[in-house]
Amino acid sequence: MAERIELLRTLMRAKGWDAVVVTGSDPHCSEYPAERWKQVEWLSGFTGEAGDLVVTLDHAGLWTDPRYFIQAEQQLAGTGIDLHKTRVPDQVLIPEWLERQFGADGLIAVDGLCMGADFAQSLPGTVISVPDLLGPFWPERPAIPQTPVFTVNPGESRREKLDWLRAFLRGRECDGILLTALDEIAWLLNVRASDIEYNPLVISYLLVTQDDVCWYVLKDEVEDPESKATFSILESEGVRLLPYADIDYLPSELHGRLFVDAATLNYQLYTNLITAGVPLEEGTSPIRLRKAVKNATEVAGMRDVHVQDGLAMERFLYWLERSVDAGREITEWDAAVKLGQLRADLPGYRGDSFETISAWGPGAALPHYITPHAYAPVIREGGLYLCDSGGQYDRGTTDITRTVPVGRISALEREDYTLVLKGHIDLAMAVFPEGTHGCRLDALAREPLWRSKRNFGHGTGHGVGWFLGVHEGPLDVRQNLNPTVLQPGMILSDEPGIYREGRHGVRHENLLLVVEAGQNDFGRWLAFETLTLCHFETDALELSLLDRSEIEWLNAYHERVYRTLSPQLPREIADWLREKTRAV
Ligand SMILES: [Mn+2]
Repeated sequence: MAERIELLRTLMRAKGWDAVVVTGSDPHCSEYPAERWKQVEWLSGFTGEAGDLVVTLDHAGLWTDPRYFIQAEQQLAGTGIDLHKTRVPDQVLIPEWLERQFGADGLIAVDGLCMGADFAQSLPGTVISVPDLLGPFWPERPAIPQTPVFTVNPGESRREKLDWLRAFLRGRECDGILLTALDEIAWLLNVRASDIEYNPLVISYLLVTQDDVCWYVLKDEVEDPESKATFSILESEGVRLLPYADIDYLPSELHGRLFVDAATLNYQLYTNLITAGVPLEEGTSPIRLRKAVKNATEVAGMRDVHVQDGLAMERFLYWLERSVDAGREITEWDAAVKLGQLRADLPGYRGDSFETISAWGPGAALPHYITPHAYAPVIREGGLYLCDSGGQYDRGTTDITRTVPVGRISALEREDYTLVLKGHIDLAMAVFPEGTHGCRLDALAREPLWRSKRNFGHGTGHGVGWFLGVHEGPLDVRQNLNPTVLQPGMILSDEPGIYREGRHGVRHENLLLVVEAGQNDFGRWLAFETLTLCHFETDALELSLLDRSEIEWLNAYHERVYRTLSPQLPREIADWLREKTRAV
């Protein structure tokens, strides 16, 4: 790593650059980039999903948030790269840090392809965009992935979606819109692929005008029948297919006003459009909000895949408990593999929705723990085991965390387990007026922890895509202010936690659907329907910490879990689940 950074510094000296800013993203501002674009990992060794790197001639620093502090400290040890903490009260973000170092005179080089226009424009001094800046130092750099492209049926046709988008453009007096976010393109075209691990996306750009649809997609090596069939369906509907790299020629071919979302448009493309004199209308892509509100077909699919996913989870937890009871040595990795196999047997399974976090004892204290393949810790009696996982299915996406006691647990573990579940339930039970922002509900999940001066360093909830990204905007439930109002049809996670470094971690996560809850003189009311179906461990609870309504919620939920899942489970697992879901 030190060698790679020194190579970069040699180039910086030759070019007279004061700093190079490297982001952990791709030309589409994806949260999870393909291997080709894991520049931060390649330069620093840090494998966390969020991190940006700044290299100057005498300093190298990684900026990341509390989810990754412990991991970053471990992975950066000995690299000479300093950790800069974000989402802490005294944070100094990259633009401000650069400003302090170089004032307004700095020469800041970036790979404009892999940086959002919004972020690049927030940098002080002169920003120089060098596409594929790290390419020359990276001979073994992976190619852009091209996986089979297939169509999905979410109950709304491409034609309907295009009509809606064109009406939006007319309202904004724009001739076209350039879509750069991969999940927005997949949503609009009803297509999926596996170009990015865990994310069923096609690496591409899409231009939609009043009378044209141009899809810039890698197709030079497409030989598989699935992609060919997909491409011919789209072409028959008037979608023009163009080579991915031809996006460079787009600016010179445009006429009329173009709508762009600078949050997902890369800086290089943005600069090309500006240089070509294309009139831009900047705003948030309307698809972001529209796809967050699931239609009836999508909601039905999500309900169904959660029954399937719950069956896999119960089979898994049964296997784990029986295996440990029998004295078998099960590692965290073995458990993750077992769960993956159980999901793979389900109809419509298309892969996991993220890398399973399978963590026993101290490992669970890292909210984004990476389960090691080799020498993984053994799941032993006398501690908490945490498993955060999810599946991608033809008809939806899941994300669930369960924490289970293995053998006897301490009083503190019991208390933490209960208080986190109390917070989880309090959010799940929420009834709130129409127009409420997700961030207003965040305190419901934290209050039981705050009362005993405990907290957790990640958001309480994130939006979830429909057979798309497991993290999907624009909604969330977290302390940061977010102007997105919760609407019926939105799906989000409810996942409070608690983490004690070197000791244990607890997280309880279900997915919730926002539903109508009636209307009265005070207005229209909303509430949540829990989609996830899997029991919590009542044996690990300190019942005196739960109030009547929380216990009622838990008992009703458990009854629903049992009634829904048991008919489809083998007798011995159904009987076991009956015990697990007994009212407390
Ligand atoms: Mn989640």
